[in-house]
Amino acid sequence: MLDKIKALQDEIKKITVQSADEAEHLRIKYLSKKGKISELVNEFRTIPNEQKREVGQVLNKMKAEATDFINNLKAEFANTKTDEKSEDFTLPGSLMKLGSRHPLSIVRNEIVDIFARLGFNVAEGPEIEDDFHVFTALNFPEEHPARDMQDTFFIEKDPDVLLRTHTSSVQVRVMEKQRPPIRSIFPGRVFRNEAISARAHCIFHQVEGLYIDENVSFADLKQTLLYFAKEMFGEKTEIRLRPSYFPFTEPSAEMDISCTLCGGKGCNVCKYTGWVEILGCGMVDPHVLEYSNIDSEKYTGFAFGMGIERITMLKYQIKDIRLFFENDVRFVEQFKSAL
Ligand code: 2NL
Repeated sequence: MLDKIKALQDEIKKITVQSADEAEHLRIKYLSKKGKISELVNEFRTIPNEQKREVGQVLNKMKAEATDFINNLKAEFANTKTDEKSEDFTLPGSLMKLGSRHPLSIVRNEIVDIFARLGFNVAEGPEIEDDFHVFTALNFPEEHPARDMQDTFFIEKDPDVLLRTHTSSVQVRVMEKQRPPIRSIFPGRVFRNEAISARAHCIFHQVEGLYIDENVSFADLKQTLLYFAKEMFGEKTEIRLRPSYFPFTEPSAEMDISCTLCGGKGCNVCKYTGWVEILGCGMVDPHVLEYSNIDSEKYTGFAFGMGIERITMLKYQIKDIRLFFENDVRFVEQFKSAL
């Protein structure tokens, strides 16, 4: 009896199978009620009682091992189709789902590209800043309302650790480190303590630009921004500059473009004026150059700043700034075709 058990055990160990069907046949051959193991169990009932203890143990062990072994063979093929006729190699492959760039990234890249063609490089810097780089070095007076808790996010109670309210702080860092000529643009996230609405958000994105060299004039500023407007909004775009005020530029101006929607005839986007404001600009105030140890007798410069949300809303006729921050796929997927 023990020899028979051993022989069957060796036989099962040598088995290999190629398919789920074969494995099933083996299960029937060895493990079913009329299978080879059951035959041995029947024979076991007939042996003398004094042998049952020893032989029973060996038989049970062999049966358990054989069951495991054959079930494992079956499991290997459980998920594999072996019927080759079911494979249709002419079917198209499964589609890969493509992601899309965020509209703000698309427009930022476009702005960066346009200025890169004029020789501007890109600089980035910290979002968490100090008072000097955000306000003092930019000629903000000590009592300026922007320094107030109401407009600026301070980190904890330290008045010298705050979130930048514009990317001009990066420009200050570049002016400190680098000597003119400087020709850079500064894209980045900025933070202002404002109530959130369809037109304003406490986080938004800016691109600022700075050009410092000998003999940089307001005419250079105007031509640079005209080129930008035509590249960004189309060859027919016109610009106009209106006098304005910023602490860091003198003189300062705001720039309008002819309305992209009605071409200047008047519509609700331009509020029937034919013009839409897109950025602020000016000649860098000599105090700002001096704060960064740039000789304001020798060098002049222009600077400008724009909100990426504003430009994007104009370009794609988006009516609510909050859409940029919700990341609803039904919104962001609409920009798939753009770069
Ligand atoms: C706006 C206006 C502006 C600047 C930003 C600047 C930076 C330095 C020196 C002088 Cl370091 N100016 N930046 C100048 C004029 C306007 O931004 O409306 N931004 C959204």
